[in-house]
Amino acid sequence: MDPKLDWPQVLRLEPRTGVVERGGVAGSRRLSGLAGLFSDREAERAAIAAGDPVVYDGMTAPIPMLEGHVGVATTRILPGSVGSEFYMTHGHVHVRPEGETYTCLSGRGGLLLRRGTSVVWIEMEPHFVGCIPPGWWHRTYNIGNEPFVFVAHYPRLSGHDYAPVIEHGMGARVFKSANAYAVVPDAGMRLDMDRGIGRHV
Ligand code: S6P
Ligand code: ZN
Repeated sequence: MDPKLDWPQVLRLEPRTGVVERGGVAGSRRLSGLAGLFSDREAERAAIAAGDPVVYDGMTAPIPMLEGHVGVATTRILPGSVGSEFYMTHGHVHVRPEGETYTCLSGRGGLLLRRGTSVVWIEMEPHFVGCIPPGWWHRTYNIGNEPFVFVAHYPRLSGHDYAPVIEHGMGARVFKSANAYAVVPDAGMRLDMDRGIGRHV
């Protein structure tokens, strides 16, 4: 093996921007890349026509795509909404049944997880770690007025499958409300707002 791929390294993450200071691959997703996912399709079409804003961006650290390696990737979701539904990531499930953690670096957001008819909402602020078990679909939201930045740690080969979320949705949506935000489950879904704590012990 190339020794460079098997050598320890240190990364520094800029908490406000999600920049990985030792390099990495940057990416971003505009609203058109999320077309059809927001509930207010008219507002979605209008915002795409009016300039197609970037909803989130991030960086993937230079960790080798090899069995056993742990990936590090940041995501920054900008503040905003489509209609009254907060800006969010696409949402996915891993191709391989492997877990992941999301650690909040700055801002205020939430992690929505789905398995079958169960939906769990985990509110995220700095120092909170959302733990995603294998097989759970996951999406993040910015519910604040500033960028929401988090870092993901994941088995480097776990892969992303976006199709289930496109076909079935995440089972709940997160809207602006008088109480800051409201998580609204779809019909037939069971929503756990208790940070996911305690239900499995
Ligand atoms: C990587 C990790 C994140 C997401 C990112 C965007 O495994 O889960 O970096 O890729 O938050 O979300 P999505 O659903 O568009 O991939
Ligand atoms: Zn993931």
